[in-house]
Amino acid sequence: MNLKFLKRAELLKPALCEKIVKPDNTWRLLCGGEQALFDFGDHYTGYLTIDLSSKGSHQDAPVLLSIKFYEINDEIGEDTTNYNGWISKSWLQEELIHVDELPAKITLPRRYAFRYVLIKAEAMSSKHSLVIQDIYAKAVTSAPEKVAPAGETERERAIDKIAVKTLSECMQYEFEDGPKRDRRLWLGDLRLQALANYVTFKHNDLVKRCLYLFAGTADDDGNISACVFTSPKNEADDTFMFDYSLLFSAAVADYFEYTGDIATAKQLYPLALKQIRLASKRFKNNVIPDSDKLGWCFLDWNLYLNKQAGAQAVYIYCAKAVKKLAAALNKPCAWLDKQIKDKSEAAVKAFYDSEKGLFVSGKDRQISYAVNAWMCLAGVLTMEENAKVLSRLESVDAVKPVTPYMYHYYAEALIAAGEKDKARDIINNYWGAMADRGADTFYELFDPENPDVSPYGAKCVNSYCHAWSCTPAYLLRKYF
Ligand code: RAM
Repeated sequence: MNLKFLKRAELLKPALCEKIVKPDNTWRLLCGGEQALFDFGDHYTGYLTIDLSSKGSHQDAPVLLSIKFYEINDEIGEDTTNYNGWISKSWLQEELIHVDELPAKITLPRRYAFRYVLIKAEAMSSKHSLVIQDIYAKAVTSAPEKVAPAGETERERAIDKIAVKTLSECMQYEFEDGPKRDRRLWLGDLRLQALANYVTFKHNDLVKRCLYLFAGTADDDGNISACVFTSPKNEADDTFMFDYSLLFSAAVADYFEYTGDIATAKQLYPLALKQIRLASKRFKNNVIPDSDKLGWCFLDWNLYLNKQAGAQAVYIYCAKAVKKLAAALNKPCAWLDKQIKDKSEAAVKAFYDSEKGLFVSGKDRQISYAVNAWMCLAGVLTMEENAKVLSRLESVDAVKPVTPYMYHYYAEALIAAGEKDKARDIINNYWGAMADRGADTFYELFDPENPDVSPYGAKCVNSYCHAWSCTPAYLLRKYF
């Protein structure tokens, strides 16, 4: 723990802005077994209050209420009783409460992420009915401001609006990954949120706070965790991910590029460089080992994805980001230059299949969007060659991304290869498809060919407002 860094993070903790929001219809009368659905008209992150009374004879039994929160329309009424996935069922936003005495004004203690609230009188006496007099929520965000729209067409402006809303919902005391789940600071998510923030809300102190939270909770060897808890105290998770730790370096370099805050950059530079040094120890003959020896390298939630070549590419990409930062801080580093050269040459030798004209990964020589996009971002071939790689990718049976997170890097790879129009098509077609489904905020996972995709065992625990999907707000402002 670096207490100096954590103190800085604490001083940068933002205030939350509160707003009372209500559904269109509030007043409802329920008898036992009946339910009422409330539509708040948009996605909110906040605290729910219900004002209840009774009509009829004196209440002679408790009212047992179930209250369920849904982020999207498709979730409404979904039977979640059999959910048996590997992440906890406790993430489901479902409550069962007894109301012993009416009238009662109840504010639920938990924060929820939702547009819809379904209230059912599961059990109650037949001698009276339950009156829902009022229902409202205190919505919270640390980014309440309106942002000027971006995009050339109506469709793009609609996508941008959803992206900005997604980002603002995830901006709380930290940049959360998703206000439904996991409600915490993850490094891969932070990097993309920060990029979108620099060109929209410009709450750069919130980025700074999050960087210090990661830096302050690094272990004694300098390893940065994949995610940090901030309550009840600041604590690094015991999950370390090869790519996420490396992306700390890219996030610091971005922060400096957008803010010019040299004091912070200087303070965080040693840890940024340290991530490259630590990761360099995982290579053998300049080639990263295959997945089982690599540990968890994320890249995407596609469970069939081989990560080997992608890990090497992220390493080169982040080493280049640190090199740029080092140059700006006047700290040239010959070791870094050699790392980039050696790892890039080895990447081409080990992973570029010249017959196919594509990068392959793992012992089965898997072809994927993730690996090829990251290799293009790593810049181990020329820009023209990268454009050809990405074009060939479209005509082979390649493993596709399932998250907006990986689609972001694919879009960035297309832009880096000079294929701006194709990147724009990704925004319009991929994020656009979520907009077509009526999204108020963009999802954690979205595979247009398989809308039920979930790495967790069932989609009821998926998050439908997920920060890493907010990047059309960045891409549209930065490149178009
Ligand atoms: C999910 C989180 C987060 C992501 C990790 C790898 O569980 O919600 O967004 O960074 O996976």
